Amino acid sequence: MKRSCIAGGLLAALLTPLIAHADWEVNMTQGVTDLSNEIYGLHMAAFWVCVVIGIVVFGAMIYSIIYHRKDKNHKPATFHESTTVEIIWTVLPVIILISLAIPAAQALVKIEDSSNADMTIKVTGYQWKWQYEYAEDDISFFSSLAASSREASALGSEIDLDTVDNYLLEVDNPVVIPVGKKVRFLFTSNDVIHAWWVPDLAVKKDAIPGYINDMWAKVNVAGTYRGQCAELCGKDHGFMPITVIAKEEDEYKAWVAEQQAAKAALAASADKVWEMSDLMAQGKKVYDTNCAACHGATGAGIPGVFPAMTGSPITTGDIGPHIDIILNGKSGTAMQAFGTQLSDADIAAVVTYERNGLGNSVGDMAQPTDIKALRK
Ligand code: HEC
Ligand SMILES: [Cu+2]
Repeated sequence: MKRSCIAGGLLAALLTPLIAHADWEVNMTQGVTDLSNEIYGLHMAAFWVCVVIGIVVFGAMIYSIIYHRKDKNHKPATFHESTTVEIIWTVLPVIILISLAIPAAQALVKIEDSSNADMTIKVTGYQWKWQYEYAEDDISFFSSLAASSREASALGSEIDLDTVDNYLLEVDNPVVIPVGKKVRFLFTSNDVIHAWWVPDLAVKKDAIPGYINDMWAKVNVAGTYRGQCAELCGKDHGFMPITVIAKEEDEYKAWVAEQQAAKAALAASADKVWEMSDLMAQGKKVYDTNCAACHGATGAGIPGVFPAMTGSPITTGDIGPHIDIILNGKSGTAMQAFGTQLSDADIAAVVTYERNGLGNSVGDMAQPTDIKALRK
């Protein structure tokens, strides 16, 4: 009697957290798309089947251990081979598996069907940021870790991480999509394998160099949804988050118009002659976002891996080779060609910043027109 109380208490203790903490965040997220809800439903169905099987199996086992034990003088049954039992324990699992497999296969077919999309966004993984290209609206931008997280995570930072909103989950340029539209994502990579993972959208797909994967999402609820790179991709794998903002159609249209205006302004900036102070200020921004991960916030680099910018023969030598390595990269090394990622103005700014900041003081500067002239 006493022991069965203990067993009962144990079972209750095991089950209480499930009941008492209904909003305890250990479960899979339900998400904000029809598909994510369907996947969540499948997950819960499989979960409850497991719970029932668990209770039946362990219940029978615990019952037998308690009531049929030797010191109760229980007489064991002596039968051997029971066709009925064998048929039951074959047929029953087959029925359970098939009834789970049918809806799961139907969901898989839907996941793979990215046809008839309303719009397409190409997502490219880079070490360590994402590029988003909107096929229809001709918008293209990079999305990197937000400055707030970057500063707080820097070596020697004394910023209290609890005070940073969405630490390591915030970006400078979020990817914006309209609510209620089928958005098709194409995934690829510029360097190593990354993976674009946003749980609320039920999208998790590898971004593989030289290969294009696709997946889609139709978000039902406007809001901000966060995710991360889910494929170990090098030193800053944990520092390339994803922020998706789903907006109502009219707000989305306004955002598109804003992006296109910014693009026009950028094109205009390429022909103007910049002041040294403007180049330096912009250059620091560009450097911190795109270069500091490898060459260090102070330009010290990582000896033997990433060269220092402070006192480097290239950053303090002729400006031509300096611009060239940033524009075209150095093949076979982690130094990417930034010509495809940064505007003429941004490259001019970062070159100027490296030559006159980070402990260097060469004194010259690059103008966007110089970069334009050197583009191949
Ligand atoms: C993913 C890591 C990474 C990032 C990000 C990166 N670099 Fe580099 N960079 C390298 C590596 C590695 C080299 C050395 C290449 C070699 O072997 O010559 C290098 C070399 C350089 C050099 C030549 C230095 C020398 O002394 O040889 C310059 C200048 C430079 N990078 C500028 C930049 C700028 C500007 C940015 C940002 C726009 C940037 N790098 C971003 C990895 C990186
Ligand atoms: Cu990655």
